[in-house]
Parts: sequence; C-alpha cells; structure tokens
Amino acid sequence: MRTRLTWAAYGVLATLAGLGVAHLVAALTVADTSPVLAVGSTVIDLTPTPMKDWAIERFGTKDKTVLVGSVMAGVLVLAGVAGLLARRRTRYGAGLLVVLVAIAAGAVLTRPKASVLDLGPSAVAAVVAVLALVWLAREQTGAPESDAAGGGRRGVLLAIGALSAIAVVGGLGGRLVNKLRLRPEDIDLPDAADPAPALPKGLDDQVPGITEFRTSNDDFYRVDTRLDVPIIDSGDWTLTIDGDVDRKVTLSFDDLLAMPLIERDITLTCVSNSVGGPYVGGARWLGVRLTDVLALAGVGSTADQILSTDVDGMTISTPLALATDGRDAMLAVGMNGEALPREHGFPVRMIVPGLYGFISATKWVTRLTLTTYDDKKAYWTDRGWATDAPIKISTRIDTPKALATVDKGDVVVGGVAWAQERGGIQGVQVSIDGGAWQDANLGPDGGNDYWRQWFYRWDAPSGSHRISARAVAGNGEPQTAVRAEPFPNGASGLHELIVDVA
Ligand SMILES: Nc1nc2c(c(=O)[nH]1)N[C@H]1C(S)=C(S)[C@@H](COP(=O)(O)O)O[C@H]1N2
Ligand SMILES: [Mo]
Repeated sequence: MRTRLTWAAYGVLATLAGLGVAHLVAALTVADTSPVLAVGSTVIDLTPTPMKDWAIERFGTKDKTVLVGSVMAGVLVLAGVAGLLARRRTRYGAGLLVVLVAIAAGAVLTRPKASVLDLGPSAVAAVVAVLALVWLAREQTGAPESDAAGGGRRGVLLAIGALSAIAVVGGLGGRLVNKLRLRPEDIDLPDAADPAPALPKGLDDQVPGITEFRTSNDDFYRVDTRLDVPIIDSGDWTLTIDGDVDRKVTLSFDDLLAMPLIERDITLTCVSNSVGGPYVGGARWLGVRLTDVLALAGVGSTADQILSTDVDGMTISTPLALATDGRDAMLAVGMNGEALPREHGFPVRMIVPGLYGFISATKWVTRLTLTTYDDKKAYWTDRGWATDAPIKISTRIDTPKALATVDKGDVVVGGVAWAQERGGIQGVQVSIDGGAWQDANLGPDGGNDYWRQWFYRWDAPSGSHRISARAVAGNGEPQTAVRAEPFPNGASGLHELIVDVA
C-alpha cells in the first residue's frame, strides 16, 4: 500500500511540475493556453445552460475557482494513476501523462482563434511531466547505471525537492506574471463633452448594510465566459464596423477618443441574477454614443441585430432597434473616472442601458457587425437564451440579512431597486408577514438608468417574521410578483426573507 501511494504521489508531483512550468510559459505568452485553463474554458462552453445556471447560483462569483479546482482535481487523480502505471513500467505512466496533455492540447485548439503556437505551454507541460516522472522512477528504483547521486534515499529526496520547487515557482510565477499584466495602462481619458450631473450622496452612511450608491470598480460583479482576462494593448486595439453598412469602417482607440464623449450613471444587471442576487452594479460610464459610431459606417436597411465580437471571437447580439432608440447606448472607455479595468473590458466595451449584459455589454469588443438574427447566432442565443431581454424591475433587500437575528424594536430594513429605461424608481414598498404594503423612504434619484436606495423603519415585535419588498418604476409600471427563473430572459418575483426578532 505504501509503495502504491508513493508512486501515485510521484505521478501527481510530475504533473504539478509540468503544469507549473506550463502555467508560467502561458502567462508569459498567452494566458488562455495554460492547459488547465484551456480545459476549464472548454468545459464552460460545453456545459449545458441549466448546469451553468446552477453553478452560478451555487458558487456565485467563485464559480470559476470551483471549476478550475474541479478540473485540477480530476487531472491529479489521473496523474496518480499515471504514477501507479509508472511503477510497472515508466513508459506506461509517461504514456498516460502524454495522453492527458494531448487532451488539454485539444482543448487549447478548440478555443476560438487558436493557433498551433498556442500549443507551446501544453508541449512544455508534456516534456517536463514526462522527464519528471522518469527521474522519480529512476531514483526510486535506484537505477544502477546512474552516478553517486542516483538511486537510494538521497536521490529520491533530491528529485522530490527539485520538482516541488519547480511546481511552486512555475505556478506562483505564472500567477504573479498574470497579476502584473492585469494592471491597466496609464491612460488620460478626455473629459466628457456631455457630462453627467454630480451623483447625489446616497444613503451609504445613513443605512448600515445597504448597497453603496456607486459600486467601486473593485467591487463590481464580473460575469463572463473567460477564466483569464484578455490583455489588450490600447495601441493595437481596433474596432471594425461591418456587415449591412454603407462602408466598412475601422477605428483605432485614438479615433474613438477623438469623438465626443458622454458620461452617464448606469446600473448594469446580469440576466443570471436570481431574485435578491448580487449580479448588479451601478457605475459612471464614459464613452462614445453607439449611434455616432454606427453613423460613421451608415447602417443599411436589412439589419435587425448588432452582432458584437470580442477579441477572442466570443459574440453577443443586441437588438438594433432598442440600441438605437435614443437611449444612452455607448462604447465605453471609462468606468468611475478611470480607464476600464481589464476585467471589465479594457480598452472598450459596449454599455446599453436597460438591456441585460448578455445581450448588450460586450467587453473587449473589436467588431460590430450589422446583420440579422436569421443569419447569425451569438454565443448565448445558441444556448437558448432570449434575444430580446429588457432588464426587469427588481428590488433587493440588503439589510437585515436572510435568517439574521435582530433586536426587537426599531429595525431599519434597506436595499436597492432598479427599473432602467423606465424613469428610474418612483416608489418602494415593504410588507411584513404578508400585511399591508407600507411606503419605504427613498434615497436620492440617480436618473433613468440608475438604481435607487430605500429604507423602511420597522417597529419589530419578537418572533420570526417575513419581510417582502417591491418597487414601482418612474413610469408607473409596478414590479411583478410572478416568479420566473433567470433562464431564458431574467428572473422576476419579489425578494422575501425571514428574520428572527429577539
Ligand atoms: N466579451 C464578453 N463580454 C461580456 C461577457 C462575456 O462573457 N464576454 N459577459 C456579459 C455578461 S453576461 C454580463 S452580465 C456583463 C458583465 O459585465 P461585468 O463583468 O463588467 O460586470 O458583461 C457581458 N459582456
Ligand atoms: Mo450576464
């Protein structure tokens, strides 16, 4: 049993050394080609929508960590098997390692825009892992022909130490390089020709536990299909507008910045957000009006969708009529007074107020193709999600938390509500234990496309109580209580939670 475990551990160690070095090589070249990440990304694309939903709901923004962790766990189990095989014959074990890396290489090649050069990290992983396994096997069996260092305990320890160091240095080095590359470029963005009014002071200080009126870039939720973050140099970036247009146009980042910029406070929302969920954030966006950019190319008469493509070929469709109906749709370059963070689409992304992110908010955008839904299907359209998905009116209770215990007496219930493109929020109401709806106090108005904070002072009697909240949009439209799951066009229903009053 002990020898078996030892050999399995050798397989794992050899694999970790290979993956560590490959990770570093990938970080120094193209991060997406790291074998484990490539397998993870392929799993994301192949995962059926309901399972993806389940994962997002279950693991939240940690879903990516959980995915990479699961892929890693699977790989390491097989690596252990490779170690056991190596005990019989080194070449059996090495063979299995090569097969594993070949699967990863296959995953790398299925990535959009993959090239043969992207196989570099996988090749490195294979070579290092196989050499490592051969080394360990030789030391363990005490190869007679090797020199004084070979064979015996000392040789084994030396191999284990060296390979562990390689695995750690490779893995951590790769991480560090990726971190450093995530720093955005130092860019001075021009002022907006059409600035937003100062955002009023919200209820942040007044209502402990309430969502901040403006979400900082660091706290802004992130939802995308990528495991790494694309690193784009603004000097290399171009945007092409093609398809059903009078003339195909290509813009550089400087061309874009030379156009008049608008600045708007817009609350972005993910269609995968369940009732009461975290995938919503309010930020101040700076960008060029989408209609100004489209006008440069001249939109033809047959198009009904804007198919936007990101730097890796991922696509999002936006209904043309909605994006150009006068709302403040933009190609954003700034977020909360800074260049876009790389996680949020540097150097340029789309923002279309009132539409869920999956049909509008393309990050790292490089192409806008004017086309039809009949002709071209975007990533999520292929997976059964709706093509027309306005953000639904929603209210979230931030405080108290579900199942919290609070002191009897004066309890402040507070949260945020949003109803983009419907004149903002005109009222929020709270009901306790299904009783009469009571008006909540509203925070300042952030405009047509921004969320609104609210709070309600509740004289809470002891016992277990159910709190519900609902909103009415600025245009009079009430939030529906009818429950719907996120798939295929967004969740609805009232946020309700139970608290214990002591
Ligand atoms: N290139 C690209 N853009 C994307 C996505 C993506 O997967 N790839 N996800 C979209 C989704 S589903 C949402 S909700 C928003 C989220 O933007 P954020 O991560 O900046 O909050 O980005 C959108 N833009
Ligand atoms: Mo989303």
